[in-house]
Amino acid sequence: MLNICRKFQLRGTVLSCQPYGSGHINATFLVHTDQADYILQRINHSIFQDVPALMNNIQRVTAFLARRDPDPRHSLHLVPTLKGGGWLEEEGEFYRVYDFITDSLCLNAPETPNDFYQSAVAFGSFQRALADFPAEELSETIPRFHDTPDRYRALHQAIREDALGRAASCGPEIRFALDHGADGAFLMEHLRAGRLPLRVTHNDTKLNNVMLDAQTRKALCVIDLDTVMPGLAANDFGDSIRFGANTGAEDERDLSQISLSLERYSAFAEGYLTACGQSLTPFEKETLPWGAKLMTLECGVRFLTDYLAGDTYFRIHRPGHNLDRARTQFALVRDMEAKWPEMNQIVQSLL
Ligand code: ADP
Ligand code: GN1
Ligand code: MG
Repeated sequence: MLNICRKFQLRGTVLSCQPYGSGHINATFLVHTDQADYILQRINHSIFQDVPALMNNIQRVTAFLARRDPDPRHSLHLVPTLKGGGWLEEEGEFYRVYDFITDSLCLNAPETPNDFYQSAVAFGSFQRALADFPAEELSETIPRFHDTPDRYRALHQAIREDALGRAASCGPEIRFALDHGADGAFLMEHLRAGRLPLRVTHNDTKLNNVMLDAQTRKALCVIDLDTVMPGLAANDFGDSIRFGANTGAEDERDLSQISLSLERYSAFAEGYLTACGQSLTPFEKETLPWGAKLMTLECGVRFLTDYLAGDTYFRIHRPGHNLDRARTQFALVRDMEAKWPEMNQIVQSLL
């Protein structure tokens, strides 16, 4: 990797380049030089099939955000290659480098409701800042990314093919998913009917895709922009809830640890709605709880599909990892169903 680092315009001499972070998709490295730190990423091009289009999206969005707010810790900054390009193509792989966001924190679980509130401020501000970005100029980096009915089609196919003979071992999970199939269409139907608008959204709003200031713990910046494309605000809200308002980890094996924290849900809803300001319609706001339920259901369906298909999409660290992940998501959906009246009341009280 040191050879790759040297092909970018880094300040100083490279001292080390080590794997970093806990993402499921790209390979991320922390690069130390004697003058600065950087993040180097090898982009997963089997998942993102048009890397130049993806990098063009990121260049456009980061330049737009930096014009709005030039503080270097408030948006991602790409480091050019020696030849002046925004990314490097080398032996069939694609690489990019970002300035490291200094004095920052990236959390896998909120330590206080305020951490989660701050992540909501980051994603809500991101939504608002991009409200007048020309969405039609962005490529769809993964077509139908949050089209839940389409994710169901992939699940049906994986069950039919049962490539590794795993379907017999996950009957209850398959049943849970299929029993919820009708719910999966709710947001897409409103989109199709013109009742929900397409926005420029992030689409992968996990807590660990936000940087907080290490001292003040206030929101600094949104990262992981590979899936920025036209989408639904409810899905951005919902994916954050799915990950950060879960009292257990995404891959927890003890399902008694899994539940929806209404305290965190409430903190996030307040931060998100405040930061979005007037940029959402009344109906969009009302559908936010649906975003939480459907992003959790959809993610469970995706993990289960990948388990059945042989773990070809999400990086796993142990056998059965994707099935464990699917189980937490379905347990969380079940708890959301039990707390559905409160989830709606909390959003209503903030309108
Ligand atoms: P993935 O798509 O695999 O999740 P991310 O872009 O989210 O990759 O990066 C993985 C991790 O690397 C993040 O969770 C964060 O901890 C760290 N990271 C990414 N970009 C930066 C940055 N510019 N400054 C500091 N840390 C970063
Ligand atoms: C992936 O890249 P990462 O780890 O932030 C995935 C998300 C899933 C998430 C589940 C491009 O996100 O859609 O919700 O894992 N990203 C892609 O943890 O598929
Ligand atoms: Mg990430």
